[in-house]
Amino acid sequence: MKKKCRLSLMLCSGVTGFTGSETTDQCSSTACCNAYKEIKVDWKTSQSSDFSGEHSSERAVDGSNNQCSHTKVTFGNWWTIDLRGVYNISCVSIFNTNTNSNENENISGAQIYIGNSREKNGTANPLCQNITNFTRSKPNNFSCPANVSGRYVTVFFPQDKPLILCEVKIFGEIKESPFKLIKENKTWADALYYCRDRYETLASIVDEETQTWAELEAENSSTPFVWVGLRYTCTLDFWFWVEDQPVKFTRWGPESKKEECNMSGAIEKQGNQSWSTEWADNNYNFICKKFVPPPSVSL
Ligand SMILES: [Ca+2]
Repeated sequence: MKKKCRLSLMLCSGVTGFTGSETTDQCSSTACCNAYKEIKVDWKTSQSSDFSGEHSSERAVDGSNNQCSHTKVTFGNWWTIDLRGVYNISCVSIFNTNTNSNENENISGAQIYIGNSREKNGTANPLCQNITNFTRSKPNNFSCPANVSGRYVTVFFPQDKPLILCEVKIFGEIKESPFKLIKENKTWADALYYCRDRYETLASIVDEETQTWAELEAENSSTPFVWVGLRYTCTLDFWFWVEDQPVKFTRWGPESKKEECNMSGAIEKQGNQSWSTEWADNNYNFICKKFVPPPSVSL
């Protein structure tokens, strides 16, 4: 079934030369992608395997149409880019040359996933687009449904072929982080007072996106753990967020959830950046939640 490129239609309506009348699942107009700016950041790429040393994953985003990433010939190859931030993404453009007359450069049947999860090499994230009717030697622009956002863009190829990507361009705009890392060492309680005085409170991690924001902040910390607003009450025997949110989404590391008095939750600086139970008197950097003023109401 054909999907409308809803977000791009909306955004493209004012772009010269684009009528906004296309309802295909693949936007043929470059305006469809150009409605948002191309994302150019200090990103990190990876792929399921390298066909050779000259076919590494970063070749898909090196600015050259003639240098391509290229995996080995196995089933279920993938390529992922870490945008080092969370973006609203409107469109992904893929160019594959046919100068080598290599039929494998036709990646019809591949899928594009976008989201904040690293699970299953990014394929656990929402689907942006199924790639159909891929054409070599021209940009293939794939629009995403509205509200697609994430840190990771993954191209997954569920066929027994190599995944070749000569140049991938991603269009979107960055989402502002709701969190702020404070690179001062404080106990959990002092960190909470600091955030309440100068920001809103300590950060709550309630879903994959807020976990991602916390991971991005924690990477820059000067301590191995970073306080967030997670606290254990031994009198009532449960974990809670200081914003009064229930602890439904969790990212505890293996055997890292300890339920003892004077314990609070922290996120790791490195590794899987899981949550850890730490003595609340330890001194760590911490993550505050920024104050977000309520939207103004015009009377
Ligand atoms: Ca390239």
